[in-house]
Amino acid sequence: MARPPQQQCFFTDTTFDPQQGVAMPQADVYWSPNWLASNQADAFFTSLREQAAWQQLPISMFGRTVMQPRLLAWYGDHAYTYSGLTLSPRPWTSELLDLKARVEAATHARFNTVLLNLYRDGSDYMGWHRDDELELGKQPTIASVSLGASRRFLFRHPKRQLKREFLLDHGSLLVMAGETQTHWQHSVPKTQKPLGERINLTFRWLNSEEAK
Ligand SMILES: [Mn+2]
Repeated sequence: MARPPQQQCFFTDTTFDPQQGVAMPQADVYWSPNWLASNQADAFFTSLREQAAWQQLPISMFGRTVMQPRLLAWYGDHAYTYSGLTLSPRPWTSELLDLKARVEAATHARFNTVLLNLYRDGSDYMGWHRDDELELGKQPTIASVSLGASRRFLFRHPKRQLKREFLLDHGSLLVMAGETQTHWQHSVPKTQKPLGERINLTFRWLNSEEAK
């Protein structure tokens, strides 16, 4: 199975000067607000909201089975195993290929799958976790595009008791690479604020040989 040509990210977009790498120890995090023009971001939001294959899946939490507090859709070249569920991927759409090409051009990384999450309002959330599935390999480059309502995105480094926070707004790009997943956890907390919908796309490279 092909490996991504570059595991490392190199940012070529002028808004993505490596100097803008965020000051976080034991992490490679890059942040570009206004990465998409707002009319482009609007168009992606509208069509993905209407056309993506959204589903709400059960998840096991503290020994109970509950529905995940968000909707998701999975596209690309590999199945995805997540909390004991195996998701069959939908084939790439032209729109997702377009967005993937833009992300690849900005980061010089390569991606073969994308996970879409839909946060319907402030009560949808993502708990603390690492993206540490075996198929991602040891130092995955994960590129996260946000559309719609702005949500707080938190990092914590449990050993050093550090925290960082980003406001992931419409059309922004956040990239996590290098050792980020080894040392840091991340989450999207609930909020009481009345908020609209947010779509988040995380582009990833999955190695099928690690999956077996
Ligand atoms: Mn994650």
